[in-house]
Amino acid sequence: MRREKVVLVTGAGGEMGHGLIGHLASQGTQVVAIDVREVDAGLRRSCRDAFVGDICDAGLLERINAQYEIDAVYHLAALLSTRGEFAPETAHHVNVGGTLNLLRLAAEQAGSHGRTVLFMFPSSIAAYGMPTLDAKRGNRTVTEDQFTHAHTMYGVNKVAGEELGRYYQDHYRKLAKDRMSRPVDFRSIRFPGIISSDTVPAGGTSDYGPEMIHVVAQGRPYECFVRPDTRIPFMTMPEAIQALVGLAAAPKDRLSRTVYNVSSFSPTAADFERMVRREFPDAQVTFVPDLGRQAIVDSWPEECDDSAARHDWGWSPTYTFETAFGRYLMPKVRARYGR
Ligand code: AKB
Repeated sequence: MRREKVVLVTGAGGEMGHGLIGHLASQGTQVVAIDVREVDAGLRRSCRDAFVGDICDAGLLERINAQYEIDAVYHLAALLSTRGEFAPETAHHVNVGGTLNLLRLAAEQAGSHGRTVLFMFPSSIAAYGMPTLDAKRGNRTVTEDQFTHAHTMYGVNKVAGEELGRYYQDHYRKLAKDRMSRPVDFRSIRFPGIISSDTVPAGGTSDYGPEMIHVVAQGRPYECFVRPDTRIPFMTMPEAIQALVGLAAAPKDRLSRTVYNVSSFSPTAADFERMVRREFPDAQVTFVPDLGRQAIVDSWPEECDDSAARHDWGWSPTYTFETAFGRYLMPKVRARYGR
């Protein structure tokens, strides 16, 4: 009896999971979803199967391994930067232990069906660690190989995941007599803050951008936890999905690296306030910096150089900050909250 060919998506119930699975399903891809919570009925209908469980549960992964033939893994599950600082060892266990489990599953699958398994790994600007605010302001734009001493457990975990992926791709079981060359085709994107019109993130430190939009759109006051001058890269969720599927589809011989920056715009927190106040003149936004969370975003770069992604696989942003509001966010956010 042959196992059914599928694509595995972890963290399926999250913001990116909804957008990605919708795209994959629209292409006729059979998706197996994993999430620690039951995925909603709409998302479930787009999947061939959906498992409620933990990527650190070896028994769950073994069941999936026995039941399905996996051609690609989109590993979206992670404990984000703020939540990870309240339970750093748990963050490490999930973010690195879970990633290791999935890389091992992908390599075992490759050894079983004989084909390289594509492994898509959303990394983050949290992988960067600007040593001081002056260094951040003095090095406005960073490339993938600069300042990668992260200041959060989540960021350290993302760098570890990038290195584990490169190892599984190029060096896995180096001394084994029966080793397979390139069991895993590892590809990673260091995503900036992501803004979705449909969901509000939780547990992240870039959350102030999407939070401000969604809270003000509901007519509620918003207390921003960073300074007005805080600047980091952002993009919209549709662009994040576009980047993920764009890199996945790129011919491997076009790729000069395993980890890529992408970015669309780098507004300050004050720019967010200006835009929400333009859309909602009655907006009540105050700035009350949380010094711990402020220190995290101060360690992230103002801008990311995404020239390698543009050159190697044709990455190009869809929106500017202005058009992201006008063409993507406001129409859907207003419809969602009726304002
Ligand atoms: C976070 O804030 O932790 C995430 C990220 C930037 O990766 N949204």
